[in-house]
Amino acid sequence: MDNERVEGSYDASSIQVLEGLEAVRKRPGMYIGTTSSRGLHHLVWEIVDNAIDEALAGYCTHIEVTINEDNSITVKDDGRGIPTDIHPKTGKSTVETVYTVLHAGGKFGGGGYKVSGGLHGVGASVVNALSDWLEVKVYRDGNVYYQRYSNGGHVEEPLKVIDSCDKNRTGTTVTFKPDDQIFTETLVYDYDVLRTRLQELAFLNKGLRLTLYDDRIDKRKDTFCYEGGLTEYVQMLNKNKNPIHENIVDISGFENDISIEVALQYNDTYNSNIYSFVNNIITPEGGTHEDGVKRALTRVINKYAVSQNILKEKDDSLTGEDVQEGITMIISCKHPNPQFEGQTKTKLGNSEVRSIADKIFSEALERFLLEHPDEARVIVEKAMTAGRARVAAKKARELTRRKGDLDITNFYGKLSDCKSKDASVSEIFIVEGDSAGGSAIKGRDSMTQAILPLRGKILNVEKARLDRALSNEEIRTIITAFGTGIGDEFDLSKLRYNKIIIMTDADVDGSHIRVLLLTLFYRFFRPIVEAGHVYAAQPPLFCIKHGKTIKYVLNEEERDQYLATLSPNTKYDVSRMKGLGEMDAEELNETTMDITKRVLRKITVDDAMAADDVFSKLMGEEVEPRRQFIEENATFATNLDF
Ligand code: TSJ
Repeated sequence: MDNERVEGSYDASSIQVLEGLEAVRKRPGMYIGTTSSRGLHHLVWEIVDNAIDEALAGYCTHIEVTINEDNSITVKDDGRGIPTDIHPKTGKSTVETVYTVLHAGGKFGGGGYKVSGGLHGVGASVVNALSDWLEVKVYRDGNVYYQRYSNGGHVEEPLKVIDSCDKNRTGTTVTFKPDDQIFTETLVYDYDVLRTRLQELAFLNKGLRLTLYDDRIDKRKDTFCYEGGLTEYVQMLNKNKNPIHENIVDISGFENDISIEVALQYNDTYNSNIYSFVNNIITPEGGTHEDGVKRALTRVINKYAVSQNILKEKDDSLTGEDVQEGITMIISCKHPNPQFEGQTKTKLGNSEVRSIADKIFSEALERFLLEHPDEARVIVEKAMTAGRARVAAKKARELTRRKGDLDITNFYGKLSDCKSKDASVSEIFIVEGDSAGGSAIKGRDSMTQAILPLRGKILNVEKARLDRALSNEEIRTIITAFGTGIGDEFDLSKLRYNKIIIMTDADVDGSHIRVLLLTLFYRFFRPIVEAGHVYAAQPPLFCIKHGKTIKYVLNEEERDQYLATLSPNTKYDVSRMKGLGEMDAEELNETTMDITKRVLRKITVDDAMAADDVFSKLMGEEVEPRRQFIEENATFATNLDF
């Protein structure tokens, strides 16, 4: 059996072949993009792609990739094995044709299942051309076939049988050593680069096992196989987030040789994480597959919301942005003939895919929503909240944009501004309640201190929703008073005050207002918080009088500490301070506003973030549970008492 020749003689076509491979060596960038580390890794994907195709055709279950000690790479599959018979067009074995004829790809076998896209799949011959040497073994029909090429794809000998094997054993094993004349930057493979992509391929090809070995000094091994496919991908991406529903939406369908698979799950963030793929290649620019799915998502959720009477006829529809808030979604399209467009040729252009993706996805999503009413409810609620926030943000933006028609009389009716126009010395106190507001106006230094009273009642009675907050007159006044604008137009340099001081009582109502204000700041004025402009006033809890001295202290601890400093027979009187509203102007000035005596606490982004979190919890709930939450968490709320 040894050295049995399975191929005939060579002819002029061999010369053409070598010219082809020589062209690849002359301009490797044309074929693999770059000869940097990226190009080096690209060689692996060219080979692995062929094995994946065999898996997609249903003949291969396990692909193994090994980084050998010399940084050569071995790719092994358990597919049918590349055909070894003589190829009618070339007169050589199919194996040799694959490795020496440009663009032979996987189509040669007549299987016609080749679904590679983008730069991938230009073929094993390119890898061969850019390798110092390459060896292939095919296990088929009880034989082990072998061929070796060297020096950029030169055939050493025709394909030959070198051994026999079990009749049932089939597969292809390829080993190649990238050419140091081509890859002049680096020849060293990065385990993690290969690992990440192989894991991705495992997610994208449900049930396929992919194993990576590192046989260099630090031996490593990872194996990936996901029976859940894309749903497990989504699960991993949401691992460190809080999903708002348990069941992951899992959709797949097939039409005209085009397959569409989608998995999605919502989490409680405000970002969307959508990744789309065509033939296992990521399409960062999207394209018709992504468009079709997104369009269907928007339409189906709107339709469901209307059918459940959650969205009323008179309401505006939910937008794409609304229904994508907090989504983690993977879209995978497999297409026999993808057309790529766009700047980086990573956008699917085939127009027929749009309606196929739309149809497959929308039909299945509609069914999912009907069959999972709990999931459906939280998903629609999330989108509705996003929609309200969008409308509110737009309103607020319009409001701040219309600087010209800022109604001075109305505006100054609420805000008692300071005289100074120098922002670096100006402060604004946002004060809970009209009566405290009144005292603060009397007790302030009107040169540098502005007072904005908030009617706490309004905020407490209203459901604490951001959109409602934004339709609240006082809050709009805050936005106008700050002067920075919000959203796209935000400009920190326009801030009219150096210090923004929240002055609220240390009770549940007070902390509710604080949470709301901090949430507002966090969402719309984060740079103001980041730059350290936001403070909480700390009204004292106790007043200690002895002789002619009056001492205010913030808490019990300070009270006890102070009392301990008095000589033993001093007569003193301790009184608990009333709420802000009950202090007169002088008391308020003395205890909370006078720059030389007061104690302020700077609010950090962490504080504001914590408030935002509490706020999110508050606004997700119905009124009753929400009240309960506030009551049960009264101590927690006081933790936000700064
Ligand atoms: F292309 C390649 F050489 F780079 C390569 C191909 C590398 C590796 C690791 C695997 C493969 C490969 C090719 N694995 N499995 C196949 N299958 C075929 O080439 C094949 C086998 C049978 C038939 C048939 O119609 O009977 C058709 C094909 C395409």
